[in-house]
Amino acid sequence: MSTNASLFERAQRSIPGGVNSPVRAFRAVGGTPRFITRAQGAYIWDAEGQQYIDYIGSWGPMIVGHGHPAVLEAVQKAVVDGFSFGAPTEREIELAEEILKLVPSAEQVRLVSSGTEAGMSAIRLARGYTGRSKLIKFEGCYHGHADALLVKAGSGLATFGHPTSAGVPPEVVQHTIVLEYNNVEQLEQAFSEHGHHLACVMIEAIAGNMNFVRASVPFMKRLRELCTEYGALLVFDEVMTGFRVALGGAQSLFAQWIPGFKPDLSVFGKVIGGGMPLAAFAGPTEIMAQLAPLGPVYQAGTLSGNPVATACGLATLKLIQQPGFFESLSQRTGALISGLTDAARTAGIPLCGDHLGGMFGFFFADQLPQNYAAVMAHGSTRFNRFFHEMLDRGVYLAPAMYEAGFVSAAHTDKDISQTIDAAKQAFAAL
Ligand code: KE4
Repeated sequence: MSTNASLFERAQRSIPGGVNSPVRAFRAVGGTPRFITRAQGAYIWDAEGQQYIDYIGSWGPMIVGHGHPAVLEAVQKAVVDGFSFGAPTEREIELAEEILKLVPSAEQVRLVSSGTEAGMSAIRLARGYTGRSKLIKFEGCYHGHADALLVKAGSGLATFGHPTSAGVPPEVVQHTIVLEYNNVEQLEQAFSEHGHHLACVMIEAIAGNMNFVRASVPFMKRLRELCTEYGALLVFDEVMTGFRVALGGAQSLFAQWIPGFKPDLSVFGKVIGGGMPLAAFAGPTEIMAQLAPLGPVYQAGTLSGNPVATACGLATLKLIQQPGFFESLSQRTGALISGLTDAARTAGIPLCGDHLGGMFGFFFADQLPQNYAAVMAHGSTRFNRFFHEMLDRGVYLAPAMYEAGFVSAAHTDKDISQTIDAAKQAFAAL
């Protein structure tokens, strides 16, 4: 039987770093990545037969748990009818209608195959619609690896300590302004200097790419006001938070905290594909009408709206609308976070955490960081050791302190208490 180590050694011969996405290589936490053979419910198994309680869930998509029978049935039925046509299908309409039902800020949606593609296209649309070039993003937020956005990204890049990526010519990022998250003064300054040249501001309203940092209500309120005042589009990157922190995503929470709040464009991914390659961007018809084939903003994709992926996504979106789905998911995620913080306190280790819906984060710190620099200040030594202590006890957390964690509907109270017991032992080992 192949071991994780022998598979990793072999993988590195044919795949750069042995992985198809950097964070999977465990370089932030050290050690050997686990080669997963199968998953079911809240669990995954590696090549050595070791079972783990899975708190990554494919980095967000698996919100109903791995291999949910209703999703499996929908995919099996769809695949028999055809893998891909490159032509329109009714199911794309059904998925679009389902997304728009849950996202009142949008009237139309375009389906694509990855969050990166969705974010990149949303920016091109914003630039085409406004006729402007500049954009603002925030340090610690990650919006996929499109060139213009790969500036001080908060995901994998932060782990590697490269504030920008090689291979991105300076002229490509000359229009990208990077501000400090939750910093109103910088926002005011940037808008007064560049406001009339700004096509859009892109933000993770709950920043899962610096673990779990909330945009403050005053900050988001001011951001919305400034975008409206200067005619820049506010683009909510909900690839991670969409249908995850709440049924209506982060924007539905900010609409509760700021009366009448809504973004101009939204970017989705992960949950809407249920684990298959599917993402989307959405907005008012007036803006979306700029897109080809109607308007001058080009955007396309061979597998966009893929019939198997749309079946997987649609089945997932139906399941998360079941009564009480988010209430019980949020309750379980909350129990995890309070259990971890209680266990750490008992062990005399500073730990704080936060959660919304089925997304959580925790920091080895006394208080929740409000921006990227504060997240960085705590270093990763303690997290990395905790990560391995938990992994050795069959609990699979995100292999980087900059990543958020995810609970699925398949995680039981027993899984949560088992995780907390493992944490008690892990904290004692620390
Ligand atoms: P993808 O291109 O990876 O589908 O989506 C990019 C993306 C866009 N926006 C947000 C808010 C995201 O979190 C992501 C991708 N998230 C990472 C995890 N931090 C995916 C994991 C990985 O890169 O392997």
